[in-house]
Amino acid sequence: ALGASAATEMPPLPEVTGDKVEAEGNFNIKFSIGTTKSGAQYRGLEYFEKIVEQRSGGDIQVELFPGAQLGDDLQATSALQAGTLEMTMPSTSPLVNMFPKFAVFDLPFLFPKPEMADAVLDGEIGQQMLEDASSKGLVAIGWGENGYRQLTNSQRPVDSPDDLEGLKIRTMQNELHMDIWRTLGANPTPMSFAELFTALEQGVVDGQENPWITIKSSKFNEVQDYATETNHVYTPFITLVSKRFWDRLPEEYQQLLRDAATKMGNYQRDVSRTLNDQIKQDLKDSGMQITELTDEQIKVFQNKLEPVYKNWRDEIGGELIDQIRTKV
Ligand code: EAX
Repeated sequence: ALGASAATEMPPLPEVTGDKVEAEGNFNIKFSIGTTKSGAQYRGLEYFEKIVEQRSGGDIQVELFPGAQLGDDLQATSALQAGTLEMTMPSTSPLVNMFPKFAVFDLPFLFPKPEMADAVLDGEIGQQMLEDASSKGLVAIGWGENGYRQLTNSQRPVDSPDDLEGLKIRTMQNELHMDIWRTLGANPTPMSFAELFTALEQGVVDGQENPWITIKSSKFNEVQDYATETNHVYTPFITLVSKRFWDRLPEEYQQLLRDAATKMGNYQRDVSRTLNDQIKQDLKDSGMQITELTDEQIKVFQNKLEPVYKNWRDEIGGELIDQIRTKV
């Protein structure tokens, strides 16, 4: 029925495997994320909490703060650096000023299939990036999935770049994303995720782009009538720990957090991919008009976005881009 939207059925949390980890001390982890409690990211965090609490025999307690209650992606990351928050899991995109190589993931249509993103993130390139990001007061311990981004707007169906003319599109705080929407003919407006619902509701911006699951869990469909399945960017999440907190942990617990972060990331990918089509259907059922593009229509977007690759090649590093593109 129009307006109704069924609650998303989350798959059950997996059983925790692995022995109890023996180490000294009691610790509390406040873990903050920008997406809401009904998203796949939060489900992953619940699994992380279960693993860490069970395997530490309750000596590490994890408390989850969804919905940017403790700040948006950038604020939470700063709080980790200051040592006032223990963990967060932002999209890589808002962190490009700190870690410029992350911008490679913002390149449009980089990963035609999610397994290709997995291969890069779980392979040498991704592991090197986690090491590089373990600096500036942060320790990066794993990847997760935000996913393929889809366009929504309040004005009209969009099936070609021409339809974007004049539309104000909120982007993440990321110059490459702004370049994408400017190149397509829209007016990009960067803003934190925490402000986005209100901005859409009040018409400060006409549209935004996020994975289906985030669109639904943040109720953007209540203020956006139109969506287009563009799959234009695949966004990873990165699991970060405050270095100040990390350095207080016995090595055994550091290893436990690493294991749990890997398991969380893999589980989150499963959940996100299992639910993606179901959520798209739920959004349709709720009355959202979703445009699915043909291969030729996608090609038009891709061709129009070719200059973006040239614009960013030097900044990101041509070698890294080529390395990834030969893998996909
Ligand atoms: O971290 O800002 C966004 O649109 C992201 O997809 C969101 O922050 C999840």
